[in-house]
Amino acid sequence: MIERTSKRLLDRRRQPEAEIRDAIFERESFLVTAHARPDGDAIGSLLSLWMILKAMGKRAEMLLYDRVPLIYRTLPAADQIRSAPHIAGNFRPDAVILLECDSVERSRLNGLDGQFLINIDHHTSGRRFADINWIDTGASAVAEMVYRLAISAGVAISLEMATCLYTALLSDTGSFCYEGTDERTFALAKSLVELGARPARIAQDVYFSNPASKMRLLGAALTNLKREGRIAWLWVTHSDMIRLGAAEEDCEGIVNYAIGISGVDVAVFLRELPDHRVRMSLRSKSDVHVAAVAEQFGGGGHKNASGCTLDGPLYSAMDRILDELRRQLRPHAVVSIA
Ligand SMILES: [Mn+2]
Repeated sequence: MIERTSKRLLDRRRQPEAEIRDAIFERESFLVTAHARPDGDAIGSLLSLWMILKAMGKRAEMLLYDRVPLIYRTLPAADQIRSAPHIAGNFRPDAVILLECDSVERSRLNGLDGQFLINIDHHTSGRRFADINWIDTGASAVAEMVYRLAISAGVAISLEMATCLYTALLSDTGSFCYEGTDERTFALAKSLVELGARPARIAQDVYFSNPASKMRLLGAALTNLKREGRIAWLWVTHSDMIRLGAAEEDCEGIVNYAIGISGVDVAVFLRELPDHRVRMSLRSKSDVHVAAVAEQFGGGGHKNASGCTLDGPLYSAMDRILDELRRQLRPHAVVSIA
């Protein structure tokens, strides 16, 4: 009995969402944002957090550096997300909430200096850069943390919130495939479905609503597929992007075709940027810690999924990342985390 009571006390002390909730209760107006090049978790969690703030009677605005990817534009309230490089001049929020950012710079937004910052993140590369920080690397998506915040604040999860949170959870767990997907992930999915989220409809919007340019770009990338033992890589040049009329978001998920090869444990997708730098997405399905690899080049992410940007030209960036991955795959290699 004593043991159970102390465990409960410990659990209560372990609720960092309460600190965030109280900081929200104490304030009136919020700007909510997420990282540049937003993915499904960033968009779905941003939308649901905005709805939660509204349900708490707060004034809130959503701002992203980039536009919302096409496949997420059918989400409830997606048209309310403003895309711009800076806060509107007439809006002075009491706090800025950043989702999945390891720094202010990750949002790419200007005008956040001097603001009261709240950081909610689940990446292993998460950093305590804000005034209040809640980093839970055990959360399978930041959507899980937003859900916990809503529960903590006593907000009833609406159908719209559930739809956004389910979309975020589905995409960030790789359709419940990635490492870290556990009974809590499915329990959350179950709750969201009970609240009205429609799995087949959402899967259709996320996976079966691609523009044709994405498939053509995938074809170009697969033409460049290379493999060396446990490493596979593929790339597209900037001229491929132009020739195929592809958008940045069309690159999403291409790396999964390389990591999908039997016997391949680490994969890289490289994209040449207009300024000749090279954007990389890394995936692993073994003990290779690709966030640690990405961090060495100024990027970040999760153990099995990460990203970074290197200086070009394309083939020298490719050599540098491949050399590092070969080093990591050597027997007894020690992964150094910068
Ligand atoms: Mn995420």
